[in-house]
Amino acid sequence: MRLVFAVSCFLPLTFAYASAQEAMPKDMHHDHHEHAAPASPKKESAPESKQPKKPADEKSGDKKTTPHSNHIHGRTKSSTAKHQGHKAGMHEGHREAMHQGHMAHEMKGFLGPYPMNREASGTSWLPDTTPHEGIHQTYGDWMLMEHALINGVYDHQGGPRGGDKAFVGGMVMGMAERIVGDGTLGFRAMLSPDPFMGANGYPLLLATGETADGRTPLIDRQHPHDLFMELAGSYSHKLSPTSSVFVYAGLPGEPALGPAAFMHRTSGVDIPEAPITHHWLDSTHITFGVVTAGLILDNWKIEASAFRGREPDQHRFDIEEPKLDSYSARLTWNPIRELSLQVSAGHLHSPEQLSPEVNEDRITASATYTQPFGQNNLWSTTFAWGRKMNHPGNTLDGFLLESEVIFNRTYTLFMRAERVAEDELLENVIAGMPETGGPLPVFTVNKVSIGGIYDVPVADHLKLGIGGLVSKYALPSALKPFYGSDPTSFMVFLRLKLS
Ligand SMILES: [Cu+2]
Repeated sequence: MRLVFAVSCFLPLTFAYASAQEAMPKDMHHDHHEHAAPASPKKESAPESKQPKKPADEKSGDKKTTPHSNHIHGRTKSSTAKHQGHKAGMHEGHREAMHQGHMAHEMKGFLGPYPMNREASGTSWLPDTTPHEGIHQTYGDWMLMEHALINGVYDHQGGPRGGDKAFVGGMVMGMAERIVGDGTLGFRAMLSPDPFMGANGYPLLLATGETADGRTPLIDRQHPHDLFMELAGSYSHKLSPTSSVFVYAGLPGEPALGPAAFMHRTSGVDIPEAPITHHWLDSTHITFGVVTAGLILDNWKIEASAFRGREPDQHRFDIEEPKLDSYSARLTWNPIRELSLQVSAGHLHSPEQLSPEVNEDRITASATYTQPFGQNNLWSTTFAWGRKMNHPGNTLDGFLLESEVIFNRTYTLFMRAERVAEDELLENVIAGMPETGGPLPVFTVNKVSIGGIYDVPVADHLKLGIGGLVSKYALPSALKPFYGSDPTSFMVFLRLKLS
C-alpha cells in the first residue's frame, strides 16, 4: 500500500514537471544533460557558446541586461498548474524567464565565487568537472534549480538474514539563489519519498544504524531517510573575485563532516542502495539543527559547524527539535578541476537514540575524482575513510571505494566496494545473552556491489533508466552461521531522473 502511495505521489509529480518543461519551446532550455560544464574560467569561452557571454561577475539576477531577456514568456495554464504541484506554489501564477543561454556557466556557487558545479549536499564540495544536472530558470532576481531522482526498486538480500522488498527511494530537490549586495543568498529544500517505504526501511545486509520502533536497532536493514532531508539557507559574502565568507543553517541540514552525501556525489548518485559505510562517513547529511560558518580562499575551504548530534528518530515525516550540542570542522581542497579532497572531524553528542550514554568522535578523509572524456562520457570515483570512536566503546574504521562510468549519457556502469569494522551486527543476538561487561565484539566485513543502468529519454529533461546490481560479501567465519557461507544479493530497479 505504502509503495503504491509513494509511487502515486512522486512519479506523477516528476512526470508532470517534466512534461511542463517539455511543453516549452526546445530552445528555452539550457542543455543540462550529463556533460561537464566548462567550469574553469579558461574554458568559459568554449565554442559551444552561441550567445554573447556575460562577464562572469555580472549580477546574474539582472535579467534586463542579459542577452537572453527576449526569452521571457508566459506558461500555458496547464503547465503552470502542474508546476504548482511540484514547486509548492513557488512559481504561482507568474511569468517566468527560461534562460536558455549558458546560465549554468554564469551561475556561481551559493557559498563562493566559483562555478556552481562544485557544490554538493550541505556545504560540501565536488570537483569542478561535476556535470550540471537539473533544470534551471530565473524568476526576477532569483535563479531556481530543480533536481529529482526516483528509484523504484525490487530488493533481494541473500542468506538467513536477508529479505525481499519492493520500495521507492530517491530525492526531489529545489534550490533558489539571488545576489544581495556583495553576497549571495541561497535556499535549498530536499525531500525524500523514503518514509513511504515504512519505518523499517529496506533489507540491506551489513547495514546498521537508527531504529524503526525506538526500541530495537535496525540491523541488516537501511533506515528510510526523513521526508525533509534538507531545509537550509545560506549567505555568502564575496571578499575578492576568488574568496568569500559564508554562513549556512539548516533544519534539517548537513554539517561540515564527511564527503558529499552518497546521493549527491557523482560516483554514488546512480546507485540505488545506501553504502554500509553510511554511518562512518556521511550519515550526518540529515541533521536537525546545523549552523556552519566558513571561509573560502580560491580552491580551499575551511569551515566549522555546530549541530545536533542525535540522529533522526523513527518518525520520518516530522521536523525534530534542533540543538547545537555537537561540533565539527572540515578542510576541503580542489587542487585541480577534476579533484576534490577533504578531511574532517567531529564530536557527536549522544548520536544513537538506543545508546544515549555513548558519544562519538568521527574523523573522515576522502577524495573524489571526476573526469569527462570523449564526447559524452564521464568517469567519477570516490575513495573515503571514516573512523568512529565511541566513548565508551570501540574504535571502528570504514573504507569506501565507489566508481561509475557513463558512456554516451546512456549506459552507466558502477561499482562500490566497502570494508567496515562493525560491532552492532550481533547486537540483537547478544541482547539475549547474559551481560559480559566487555566491549562488543568487532567483525570486519567486506561488500562489493556491481551494476549498470540503461537510460532512455522519455521527455526533454526526463530519462527513464532500467538497472540492476549484484552484491557479494567477504565475512569472518564467526559470522557465517548467521549470514550463510556465501550470500548473494541483488536489486533490479527503474528510475526516473530529471536532468
Ligand atoms: Cu542517509
